[in-house]
Amino acid sequence: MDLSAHPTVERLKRRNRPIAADLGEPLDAAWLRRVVLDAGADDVGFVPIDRPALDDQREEILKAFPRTRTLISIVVRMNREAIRAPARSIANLEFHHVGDVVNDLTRRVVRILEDSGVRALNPAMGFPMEMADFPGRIWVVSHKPVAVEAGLGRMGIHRNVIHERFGNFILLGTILMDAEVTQYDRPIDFNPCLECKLCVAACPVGAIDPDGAFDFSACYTHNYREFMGGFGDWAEQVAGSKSALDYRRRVTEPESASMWQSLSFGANYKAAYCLSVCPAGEDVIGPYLTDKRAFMNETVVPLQEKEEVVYVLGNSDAEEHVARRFPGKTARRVGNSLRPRRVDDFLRGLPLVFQRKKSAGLSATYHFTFTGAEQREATIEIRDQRIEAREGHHGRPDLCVVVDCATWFGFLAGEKSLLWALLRRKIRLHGPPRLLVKFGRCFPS
Ligand code: B12
Ligand code: SF4
Repeated sequence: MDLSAHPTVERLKRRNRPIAADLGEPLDAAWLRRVVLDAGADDVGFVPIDRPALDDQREEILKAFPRTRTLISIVVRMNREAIRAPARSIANLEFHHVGDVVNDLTRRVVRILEDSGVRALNPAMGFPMEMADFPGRIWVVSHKPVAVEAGLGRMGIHRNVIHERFGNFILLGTILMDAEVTQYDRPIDFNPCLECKLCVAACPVGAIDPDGAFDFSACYTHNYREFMGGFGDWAEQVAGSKSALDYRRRVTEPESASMWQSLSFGANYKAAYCLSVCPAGEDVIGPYLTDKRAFMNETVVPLQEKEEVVYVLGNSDAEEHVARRFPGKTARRVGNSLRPRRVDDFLRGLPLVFQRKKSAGLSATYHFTFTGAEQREATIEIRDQRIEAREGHHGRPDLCVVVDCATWFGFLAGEKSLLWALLRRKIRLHGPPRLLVKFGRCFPS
């Protein structure tokens, strides 16, 4: 279709406006930095799309915005005392407010760029995400590795980015932009994390190991009780209740009220204590350096001693952690909502739900052969309390498991019985069955 005579094109020509801006020259980094800081950011850095650190997410970024040439990483500070408060409504107000600030300011910067003829896009700080992909990768861009590359901090033991001045009291945002800039940033050359392990001591579910390993399912089950997965479990409690009285037996009144609050005002985090207690960062470290014991008593102990319900999965390391470390807290078992339905999600999800302590003493290689809807092979190795899942068959197996996909994922979701599947030969084992039982013990129920 020839649009050269269309009224819009005619008007553009009459006003002498370019049909498509051709920047040619890179944007001035100092100008862009000023624009972002004036919009309300506390720090900003620039990363080119071809940085090797972005290799594992470049495809996703380009899927969201194929013209991406530069990533603008931004930091917005959170008020520290709010994040430390044992009354978590105060902390949640700060999380939500600063989250909105990040989204507002990235949007404002994109508008300024758009008005300057530069195409750009601002993915969410957190939510909304691509829930159609749940329980796979639901976020568009991983802000943490971008911020690290942009020189805005490094990840501490608790896997949050610690800014050299503001510590971990920050939220992150990223803008994808179709232009180069005159100067890019580089990661800082030291890690502000002090390795004090206060985050390890404060986490109610023991999600952070002193060696930096992270028990994703423990954090996700408790801290995210009123987000996607926990909400699904709550909805199943509603559906499964025979009467109002039965519902009241399953869900306490404070829990119903809290779920209402999350649905009305935005989902609330249950903990985030790892951020609350972190003393790292130039502006933060003073009180800790002055008197470590007083800092502990003021910031860590009130969270450790807070009497509260802690949500855990059955057969989880977290359940034992609460009982062992926090007598004032009550562990409450809830349903597991991470149910893979595809081989990729299963393999990717295994390290996320792996229970390190429960795997003690197990050293085995498993060959999985998936049949039915997906014809795939995978090797899963468990040794030294670590798990590795790989595509294809590798090494000598201690147990071979041949499974029909629908049956296997149905079994994992609690919809099908293992005994039924074994009898119907939907799951076949070559090797000692006890190894399958031991495999099962490494995961929560
Ligand atoms: C997924 C996610 C989570 C997950 C996993 C956490 C994690 N360590 O990555 C859960 C739900 C547990 C979580 C918890 C929290 N999060 Co969060 N989260 C994200 C998100 C959406 C992506 C994280 C990411 O980049 N992962 C990839 C790599 C870099 O991370 P990784 O640690 O190597 O690997 C983990 C993930 O890949 C994850 N994973 C892998 N597959 C899947 C699949 C699903 C369905 C999910 C949910 C996760 C998941 O598990 C891995 C093992 O830990 C970002 C927002 C964003 N769009 O970037 C915020 C973000 C990382 N979260 C943030 C915050 C503040 C929190 C909490 C404090 C929330 C709170 N207020 O209570 C806690 C802190 C827990 C902790 N110690 O890490 C901030 C961190 C700010 C900072 N200073 O670094 C971010 C950057 C949001 C933001 N815009 O500021 N979060
Ligand atoms: S609390 Fe201590 S160990 Fe944990 S991230 Fe902060 S500085 Fe590092």
